Amino acid sequence: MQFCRYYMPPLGTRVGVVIEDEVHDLTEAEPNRSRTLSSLLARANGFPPGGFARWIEAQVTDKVADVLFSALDRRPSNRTPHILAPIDQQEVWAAGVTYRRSVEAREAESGQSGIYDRVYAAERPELFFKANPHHVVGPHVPVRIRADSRWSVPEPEIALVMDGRGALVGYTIGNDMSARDIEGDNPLYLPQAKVYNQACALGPVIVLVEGLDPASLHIQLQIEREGRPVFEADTSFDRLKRSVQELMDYLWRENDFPNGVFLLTGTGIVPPDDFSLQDGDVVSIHVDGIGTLRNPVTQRR
Ligand code: DO4
Ligand code: MG
Repeated sequence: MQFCRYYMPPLGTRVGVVIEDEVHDLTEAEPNRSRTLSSLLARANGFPPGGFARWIEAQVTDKVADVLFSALDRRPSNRTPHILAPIDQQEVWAAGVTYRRSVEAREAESGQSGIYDRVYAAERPELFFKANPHHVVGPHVPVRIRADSRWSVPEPEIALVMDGRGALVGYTIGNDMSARDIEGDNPLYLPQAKVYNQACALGPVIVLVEGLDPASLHIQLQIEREGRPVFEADTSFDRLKRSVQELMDYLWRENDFPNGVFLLTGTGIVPPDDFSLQDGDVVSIHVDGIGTLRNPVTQRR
């Protein structure tokens, strides 16, 4: 089972259930409870395993789809229905150095040997604040290279979606845009390398936990320049060094997230050191079972 946020003129923002290619409007079905992602996540609390999915399914009384998902998956405009980032009031956090490839890349960019290896092996994971909702874009909206960066890359990551009590509700795809030159200059610049306008993309849908076997998730990245692929790579979620539960447990230590929270789980793909994104590139991250998160890249002010 999948759900999404989308824009449907003249009604505005909706939350919908995606069944095959059909989107059924949950906001219409239960306007007081499912108007927002936050209220839907609040509703997820307290169901036994599988119960939330069954509850969502039961809301779909109208057999006629409101819109086709394929019709939403396009560049946003005020006049046409389109998909939105599946976030409204949640913070986005990120785990780092959770794949061996990330250790190698950070050691190379910073010239620091040791600190990344140490965190890879340590009991406590690296967790950092990534984005407020206004830093996040949905599919087809540009992700940004900072104007003061000359070496930036996308980081394709599985994003965990948790409800306001810390239970795992589902998965989506995340792009943790990163300025490697700024982070490499000094690890203390990490927040500037990671947190800025349009630094994070999420989407296209949230797949409920019951609908996916995380061990089978395969992450594919493609970067196109002038219509041609300039970088392609893939990895699998089972190469993640840590368990999902361990990352969630550390995130919730001494921190509450009453509206739920997203946690990016780290990247297992980093392009070679001589590669940087450029204005006009297009980043596509595909995960079977979740879909494709496709974003153009901009560096314009
Ligand atoms: O340590 C810096 C950030 C690491 C990161 O974002 C990742 O491994 O995905
Ligand atoms: Mg990352």
